[in-house]
Formats: sequence, structure tokens, C-alpha cells
Amino acid sequence: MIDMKGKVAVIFGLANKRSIAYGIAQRFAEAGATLVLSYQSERLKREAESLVAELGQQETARIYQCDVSRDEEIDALFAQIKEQYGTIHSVVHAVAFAPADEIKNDFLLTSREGFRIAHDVSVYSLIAVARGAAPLMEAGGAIVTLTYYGADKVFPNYNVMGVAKAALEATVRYLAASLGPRGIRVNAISAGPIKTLAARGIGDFSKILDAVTERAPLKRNVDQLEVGGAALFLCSDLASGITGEVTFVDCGFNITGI
Ligand code: NAD
Ligand code: 0WE
Repeated sequence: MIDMKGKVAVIFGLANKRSIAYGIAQRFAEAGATLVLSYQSERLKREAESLVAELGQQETARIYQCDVSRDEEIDALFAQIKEQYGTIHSVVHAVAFAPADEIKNDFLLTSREGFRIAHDVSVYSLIAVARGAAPLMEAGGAIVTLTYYGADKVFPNYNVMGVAKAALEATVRYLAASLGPRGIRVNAISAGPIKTLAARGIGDFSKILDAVTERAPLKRNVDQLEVGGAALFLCSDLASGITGEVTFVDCGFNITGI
């Protein structure tokens, strides 16, 4: 059993019970970690509060609002965390966004502003969060982000998000090189498709899920807790030699040719 007692984990990207961030939070809570959860906006506050209660962490966990496209909100978040906890050990970045049109229209029609927003929220935010977290990781630490196979291969409609995930994976490698000398590891998990809020309204999502059931070696889809288990491992001492990597948690779909 992985023991994270006395370790503080900051998790970004909590929207609801289906969020991958919530599956990760559950695994960290089971391992005894102290959780700091963050949600994007006022709109999600009540939901985040009830999720903390369900994690059985009302006593210890804290929740903060933080829009990762705003430097001042990231700065304020880490200032509060520093005051409250001093040192932190893990950061989970489970955040992505592209304007709806960009993942609906032909890729050729990708707008300058849509490209900018997708990369700002889904890629630059990892750099900003890592810079905020690093000074608090006094005993070393681990950062994990979430990516998708659409970074490597073309999936209909994933469009500018695929380009952003490719940039995110390169960002993981550059951050790993930058932060490695301080004992901070940076990795990505490439999760298989999961029906979360971020998957809602995506045309043909069930087709994507069915293709995995059909083709993946394990003949099924992954769930949020399986991604959570991998995130916990990557943040634990068991993964002390792993940095700059992309680990697939996709029932093996990515290894198949047809
Ligand atoms: P989700 O909708 O539950 O989570 C996405 C989160 O991003 C939400 O909590 C949302 O509030 C947050 N977010 C968006 N813009 C933000 C901003 N400006 N500031 C702060 N937070 C912001 O969906 P999810 O599927 O759990 O997505 C989490 C991560 O997993 C994303 O990076 C996504 O690309 C990745 N991922 C998802 C799948 C999938 O099929 N669901 C597969 C692979 C990777
Ligand atoms: O990264 C994602 C989706 C991220 C996402 C989702 C939305 C929906 C609502 C980013 N921005 C938005 N903007 C919105 O307005 N995934 C890995 C899930 C996903 O999305 C797909 C997929 C998969 C898998 C889109 C097309 C094809 C496959």
C-alpha cells in the first residue's frame, strides 16, 4: 500500500463526481494524503464542497477557487497554501479547455483566439502552476498532468486540443529537465476516453468508447479510479526514478495497429 500520510497534494480540475480529478482525489485520500482541492469558478463552489464531504475529508481537506488562466489567482492560491501548510509534495493538473466551436468545426477553421485559449488554459497553466508550486516543494515533489492520445494521432473533432496536448507533453519534458535538479519530477498520464463533463456534447463520443472496447487488449474502457491509481503511483516514492514520461492508462489501446 502506498502511504501518503503527512504529504500534501494539490489537485486542480475538480468539477463534479465524474471528474478525473475526483478519481485521483479518492485514491490520494485512501493513501492518507492531505488534500488541497481547487475548482475554476464560483459556479462550481457548492459542488466542490459536497465532494470534499464525500471524500470524508471535511476535517483536513481545503478547497480553493482558482482560474488557471489568471496568474494572480495562481499566486494567491499558492500564497494561501504556503501559509496553511508550508511544504507541499504533489500537484495534479487535470485541466483542459478549448472553445466549443474549435472541437466541433473543421480543424482548418481553427481561429487564432481559439488556439490561444486552448493553449493558455490547457498548456501554459502547467508551467504557471509548476512555478507556483516549486518553491513549496522543499523536500522534492511530483507533478502530474493529464493528456490524451489525440496528441499523437488524429481523432475526428479533437482538433486544436490534440495540438495543445502535443505541446503539453513537450512541456512535461522541459519542466522535468528544469525542475529535476530540485528533486521535482514531472509526468503525464495519457488516459483513455472517459465520459466526464469534458466529454459531454462531443459528437460520437460513444463511438470512441466502443472502438476501445473492440480494439484495446483489455476489451474495455478505463475509469477515473484507474487513472487515480496511476497518478498516486507517479507521485509516490515508488516512482522516484520516473520523470518526463507519458504513461498510458488506456487498457492498451495505443499499442494496437488496427
Ligand atoms: P472535467 O470537465 O471533469 O475536468 C476538466 C476541468 O478543467 C474542470 O474541472 C474545469 O473546471 C477545469 N478547467 C477548465 N478551464 C479552467 C480554468 N481556466 N481554470 C481552472 N480550471 C479549469 O473533465 P476530465 O475529463 O476530468 O478532464 C480532466 C483532464 O483529463 C483534462 O486535461 C482532459 O484533457 C484530460 N483527459 C480526459 C479524458 C477523457 O476522456 N475524459 C481522456 C484523457 C485526458
Ligand atoms: O481533453 C479532452 C476534452 C477536453 C475539452 C472538452 C471540452 C468540451 C466542452 C476541452 N474543451 C472543451 N470545450 C467545451 O466547450 N478529452 C480527452 C475528452 C475527449 O474530447 C474529444 C475526444 C475525447 C476523448 C473530442 C473529440 C474526440 C475525442
